[in-house]
Amino acid sequence: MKRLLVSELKDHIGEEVRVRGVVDTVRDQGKIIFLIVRDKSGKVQTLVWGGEDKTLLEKVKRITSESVVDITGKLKEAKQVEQGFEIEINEIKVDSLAQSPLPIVIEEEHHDNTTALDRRLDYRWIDLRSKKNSLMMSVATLMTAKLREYCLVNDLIEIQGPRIISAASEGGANVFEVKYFDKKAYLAQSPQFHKQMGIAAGLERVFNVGPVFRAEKSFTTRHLTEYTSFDVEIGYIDSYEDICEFEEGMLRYMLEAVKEKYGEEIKKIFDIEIKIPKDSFPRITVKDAKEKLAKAGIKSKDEGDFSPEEERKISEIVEKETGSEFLFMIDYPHKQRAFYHMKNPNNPELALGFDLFWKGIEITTGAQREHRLENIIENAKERDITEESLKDYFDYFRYGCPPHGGFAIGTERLLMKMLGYGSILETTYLPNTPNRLGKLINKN
Ligand code: AMO
Repeated sequence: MKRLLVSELKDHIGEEVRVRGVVDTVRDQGKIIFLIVRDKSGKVQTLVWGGEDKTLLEKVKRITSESVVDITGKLKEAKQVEQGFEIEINEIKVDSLAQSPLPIVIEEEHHDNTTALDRRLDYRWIDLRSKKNSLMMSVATLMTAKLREYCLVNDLIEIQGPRIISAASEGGANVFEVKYFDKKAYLAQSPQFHKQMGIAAGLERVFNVGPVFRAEKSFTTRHLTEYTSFDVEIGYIDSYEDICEFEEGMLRYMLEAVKEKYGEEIKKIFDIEIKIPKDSFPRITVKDAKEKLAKAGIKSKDEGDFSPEEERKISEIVEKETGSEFLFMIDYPHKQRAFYHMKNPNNPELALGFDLFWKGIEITTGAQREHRLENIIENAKERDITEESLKDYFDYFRYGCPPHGGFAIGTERLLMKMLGYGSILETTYLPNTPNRLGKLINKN
């Protein structure tokens, strides 16, 4: 008999059906045992009575929560249960008996976690069984699919830049070195150089989705050592404004799709309303932002960058003023940005780039790039980067390269903000951080 998903059962009342899934709850009432069985589409009550033949009842008595079962039985109407039906078990096969007790508590809807995050992550495959986390994984899938779809609709070419590279793009300090036969190589911190290569290659508009690596000893709620970067690079732009507009469209497109498909469930399970941004996002200069923060009593340690507290506060202020959850921070000092950002010709102290903040956190960096050979070499020199060390990269600008710009979104951060999680570790399938490689690596 073919397996039916729980969501398909409603059309089969009165029939013999087969369901396969996991035992969510066992309720043993002696003469009758209820097993609530869960699959990816929902939960159904199944039961067995102790009639003449006790073999089935005895077999079911030994089944533990989270065991994987294969059940056939009669689907009967049952007004007293939520779904309006239940399955009277005729046959049950235990495909996999779960050991008891489980090492962690699987989070129930609307309940706070009772197991510490580190332990939950050590048993991530069990942690992901919760309704909340399984919805998170579905939303993540749609989110990336829609960002990607937006790129396809807008005629971008997908590239896959190499992940093992010979030169670091985002500065030397937080790069992982790897042994490459008898040479030294690096894990890509970003596909930055190779997406720009796509522009020099005449592909005009490219995107790249994949893992990037940061050797950063940051124990925060927003840093991973490996994350998925959604990168876009667009040629023949007039200004970084073209890039901002592209990103606005892309995020709106994705959020509309997520809201349409999962909006109600997200509201129910995460208590979050997905808001679709209507207008273009506010642009605010670093200088103005710092002034607003000072007025709000927030002291700044760095005139050209924002602490997490400042990011939170400025988002709050701008949302209050404009109603927008998003804001583009512009006019950063060039010396504090990547060397490949173009300088503002009207004020070379400033970079032609931006960060995008969403609900209190930076989710994107972007910029118009310096595509003129002399200028890019000059910018690099100001950071003590020699022409020789990035020769391959500089060569992209040697044989004709259109003006261009782009951005990168950290997808785990985007998802974290979308669903209101407190830590990026929760929106990463299996997070790597300085002290975990899948599992905690220094427990002492
Ligand atoms: P940047 O280094 O700002 O820019 O990274 C872009 C975005 O990636 C995310 N991000 C991270 N997510 C998790 N863990 C980390 N350690 C981490 N670091 C960054 C953030 C951030 O906004 N090449 C440029 C982008 C460009 O200009 O196109 C770059 O990588 O969401």
